[in-house]
Order: sequence, then C-alpha cells, then structure tokens
Amino acid sequence: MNEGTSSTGRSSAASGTPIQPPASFVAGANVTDGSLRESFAERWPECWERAADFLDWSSPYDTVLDATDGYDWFAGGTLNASYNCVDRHVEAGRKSHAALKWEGRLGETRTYTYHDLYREVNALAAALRERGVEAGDVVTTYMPMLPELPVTMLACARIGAVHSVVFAGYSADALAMRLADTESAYLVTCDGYYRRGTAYDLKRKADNACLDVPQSVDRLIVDRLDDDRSYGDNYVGYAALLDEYRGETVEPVPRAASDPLFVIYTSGTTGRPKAVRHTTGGYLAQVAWTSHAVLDLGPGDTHLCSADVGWITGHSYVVYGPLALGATTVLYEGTSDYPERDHLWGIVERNAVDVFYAAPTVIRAFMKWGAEYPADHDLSSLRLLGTVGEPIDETTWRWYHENVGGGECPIVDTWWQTETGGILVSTLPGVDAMRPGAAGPPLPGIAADVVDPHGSPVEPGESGSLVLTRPWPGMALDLGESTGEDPTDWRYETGDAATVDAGGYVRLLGREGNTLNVAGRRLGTREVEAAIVAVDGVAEAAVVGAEDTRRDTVLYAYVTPQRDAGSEARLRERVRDAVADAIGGFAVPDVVLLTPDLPKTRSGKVLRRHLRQIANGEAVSDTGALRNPEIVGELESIVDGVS
Ligand code: 6R9
Repeated sequence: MNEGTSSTGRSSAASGTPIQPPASFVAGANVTDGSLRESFAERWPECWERAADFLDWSSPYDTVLDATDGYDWFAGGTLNASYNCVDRHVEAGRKSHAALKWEGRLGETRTYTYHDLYREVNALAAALRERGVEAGDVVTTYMPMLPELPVTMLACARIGAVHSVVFAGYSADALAMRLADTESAYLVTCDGYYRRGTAYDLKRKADNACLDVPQSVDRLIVDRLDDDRSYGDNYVGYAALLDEYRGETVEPVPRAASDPLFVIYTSGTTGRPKAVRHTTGGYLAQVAWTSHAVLDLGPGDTHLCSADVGWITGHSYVVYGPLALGATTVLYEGTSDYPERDHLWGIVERNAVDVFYAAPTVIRAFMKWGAEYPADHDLSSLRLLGTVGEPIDETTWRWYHENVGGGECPIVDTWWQTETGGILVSTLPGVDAMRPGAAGPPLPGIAADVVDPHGSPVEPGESGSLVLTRPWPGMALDLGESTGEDPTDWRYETGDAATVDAGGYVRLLGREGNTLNVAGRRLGTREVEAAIVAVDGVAEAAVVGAEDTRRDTVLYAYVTPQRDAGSEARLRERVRDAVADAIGGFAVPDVVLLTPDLPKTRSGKVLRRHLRQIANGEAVSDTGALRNPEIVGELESIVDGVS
C-alpha cells in the first residue's frame, strides 16, 4: 500500500487502499499538524480553547467547561453571533469582500459585501426591535433560499432573539406545529417562490398556519414574486420596512455562551420531529472551528453548500461557519437540475467556488445523469469536496473524486447530526489519508466508541452502535442535561450503526434497525447497498428486510437504474452477482425491484421505514416527512407486480 503523499492524489488505488491528500492541497491547508488528536486528547477539555479562539468574545469566559450543572461550555463568557459573523470582518478592513452571493431561480444574481450585510442586518434588527422583539423571543422564518433568510437569522442573533427556521417546502400544518410549539409571535415569510420556473404560493400556507395557532403572529413578508398582490392587514412588507430603517445601527446584544442562538427541528428520519436548541458560544465555536479545520475555509474562500438553510447543514455550513470565518457563502434558490442538469456546475464555475459540500443523494443524482454535465464546466477552482447526510458508498465517492474533483481534490466525508451542531467525525483533509466509504476518525477533541448492546467496545470491523463518550462545545442544550457527573463518564447514543477499523476510522452503516439477521448472520443493509451501487448502470439502491410467512427475513433491494442501463433482466442478474461476490450468497437479495426513485425526506435521506412497510405489504403510514409521497403508490404497484 502506498501511504506516501502522492503528487497528484489520483485515485488509481484499488478498493480499500487509503488515498493520501495531494501535496498541493496539504501545502496550503489550514490544518497540517498530524499530532492534533493527541494534543487535544491530552488537554481535554481545555483543548477547546482552540475553537473559542476563532470568535471575538464581549467578555472572556471563566472556564472552558463547567460540568457542575449540565455542560456549560465557555461558562461566564458573553458574545454576539451577528457581531462575529458580520461586524468584525468590516472592522478588519474586509468590508468590500463578498459575504453572500445569491443566484435566483430566474437567473438573477445578487452579491452582498460584508458592508452590505452589515447594513441589512442592522436595519432589520432595528425594525424587529421596534416591532417588539426582545432578547429570548422566538422569531420564525418560512422562506426559500433567499438572502433575506440569513439576514433575518443574523438580525435575530444581533438582538438576542432565537430564530426558528422552517423549511419552505413544509406544509401549513408543519409550520403551525412549530409556531405553536415554540410560542413564536413573529414570522418572517415571503409571498411565494419559484420551482422549475413556476411560481408557488407560500403566503397562503403561512396564513393557514397562523389561523391554527393560539397566539397572534406579527408577520413580515418578502416580495419574491413581484406580482403586485396586496398582502392585507396582517402583513408588513419586508422591503418597505427595511427602507425605513436603513442606515440605523443596533448594538449587538452580548449573550451568555449558553444562551440559545436558535431552535431547529430534526428532520423526521427517526420519527416525530423534535425541537433541538443550540447555544451561542459552544455552537458558534464548533462550526467556526470545523469550517476551518475540516472544510478548510478562511477569508477569501468561496463556499458552496448545497443544503437548504432550513436544515442544520444549512445553518452550520451555509450561514454560521463560513460567515464566522469571513469567507464568501453561495446560496442558490434553484434545484440542481433546473433549468439544466449542469446548473450547479455553472454556479461553481461562475463564482469560482473553492469548496463544495453536498449530500450523497445529490452526488448520486449527478452520477445517474452522467459525467458530461460536470465535464461541460471549468471546475478547476475547486480545492476540496465534502459530503454529509448519509453514508457515501465507494462507487459514488470515486465518481465524485474523478468527475467533480478531477482526481485532485480531497473529499471529506463528514458525520454529524442536528443534535451535534457541527461535524464530529471526519478526516482532516490536510492530515489524514482518505478511505472511501469510511468517514474517518473522530475529530480532535471528540471521543467516540462503537459498542455492543452491553456498552462494551466491539472488535475492529465488527458492527455496533456509535456512541460519543465525551461532551463537545456544539452539543445541543438538551443533550447535556445529566448533571454533576464526571464529563469523561458521559455518553450520548447516536442511534447510528457503525464499524471502526484498526486505524480508528469509523464506517457508518446507517440508522440502527438497518442491521438484519439473515440466515443467522448479522448483515448491514448498507453493505449490500454498497455492492449494488458499484454495479454499472445502477444509480441508487436501498435494501430492507421483510418477513415471509415463516418469519424468515427476505431481502428486498430497490434499485434505481442509471439512464441507458440496458436490459432490466441483465441488470438484476448483475446486481445479484455483485452481492454474491462482495459479501456472499447469503446476502443476495431475494427480490430485486427496479424503481424510478426512492422515498426521500426533504433533505434527501432515503426513508427505509417506508420501503420496509411496502415490502411487508403493510399500509404505509406517516408519509409527512416525504418529499416525494407519490413514489409510495408506484412502489406498491411494483411490489404487487412481483408477489
Ligand atoms: C448533518 C445531518 C443525522 C443522521 C446521522 C446519520 C446520517 C449524517 C453522515 C451520515 C453516514 C455521514 N449521517 N452524516 N451517515 N455518513 N457522513 O445530516 O443531520 O439531518 O440530523 O441527520 O444522518 O444517520 O445520524 P441530520
């Protein structure tokens, strides 16, 4: 195995061989110190000063971690997130640097320098304050990917209000549930949005949601559709209001490090959405530090994260992380395939994007459409690629590495959750070798184990549950409620199944419950999926277990073919052969279904729960978390057709 630094980083390496980051990347990387994990471990928890140092504090903290009553990170310190993401970059002479670039669905573009952002955030903060918003109040937003969204988040942060961003694709009911649950009396929304060139009404959904909650809701509305519609008495126009306050400034309100910065709901992969609150100090330190150390961002870099701001990934790595570091963040309103399937690559080219961060589902869609779309664009500005949200199989990883990164960009496969605030498991791109399919070791300062049902660490290569065994600054407030304990004696169960290899690399196997017992053997469905996706002509696959009449497990593989995949019968055969070769005959799916798509959450995660119900012939319940509920009926008739 070649463990040395290669000059180009080309991935001619055979499966399983670690790939070193290219020397050209290492030479300019933010973090190149190979002993960081050890030095953090030796100085834990004081090591986390390193993250706090990325921020400007209004008053210094007394202690890095106060564990006397829950986990209070940077206790005694105060700071303001808006000051850290905006003002200090203006003060440092970077006022004319681009903070935020935006591309709209109709091809419009807007650039906000740090100075522009400063003016917008101050004006809105002044307006919100005039309307009665006070520190600690919850302000809800309900809008698509518009620059007004990060502006609103930062304006809230400036006056100490807590934002609750609700994804624009959610229904009126979902918005009402969140408004009521947070007792939020303020809503910033917009009239509508464009999807594939068609205008959709958002205001009607906002109206209905507000009718459904006990409190009265003060509403600002952004005019996106420009259609001269009258909004009625319940709404105040955002643009006109801002014009009134433009030029006013509002002193950033110092917040305790442990004061909540925002509330966000989990996406429903595991069941009912749950409210998670993140802190001002610990969270911001964690996302700034990981944006620096993992995404390798700094002032002068342009970052494109394809996640919607409505998800935690958008909060942490579209808004707070890049802006805390003074980088440029790119927002786009469209989908990645409208007007054409090269839309995202055009954005990368036009904005000379340095770092690109996307979910495997997005990358698999590109793989399905074909390499000609990225090949049509000059992507040479890219320096680093990242993925998040689901396990990325080796085939997709290699496609991404070659066709987007030109074989020259390291890939960081970053594991984390809404509850963790920021990235916790990943390679450091300037330090660690990449092992396609494995996320990497826990980051410096993070302690994790893969354990059996009794809580004992499993042997290398064996699957178990991923647990985090020490708190970290970006942990959600609600995770730290166990009190007075020795912080090295604490654990958080992530709910993910994983293996860890002898080198400490964590390989994620999906949510727990995706591990099956087939013919007396334990089988991670992800392993089977990885073998299937490696087959030529396969774009995506999900494998679930159903029970037959004898209560034995029957494996169902739902396989989405690529364009031009050829004969269906031959593709099924190739799928079966590939699983037999990669894992063994016992793992070969009993049923291979070719499907046009898979049921996915709005953030693109495959919902295997529904696939399991369909395979078992059960009624599919609770499709509220689905982006494409119509696929359920299609899959049911495909399954009916074979059984
Ligand atoms: C950031 C985010 C969290 C769940 C998590 C895990 C899965 C995230 C992953 C990954 C494998 C990765 N997940 N990153 N699985 N490899 N690099 O996605 O938050 O929406 O809360 O989902 O996503 O199952 O537990 P969230």
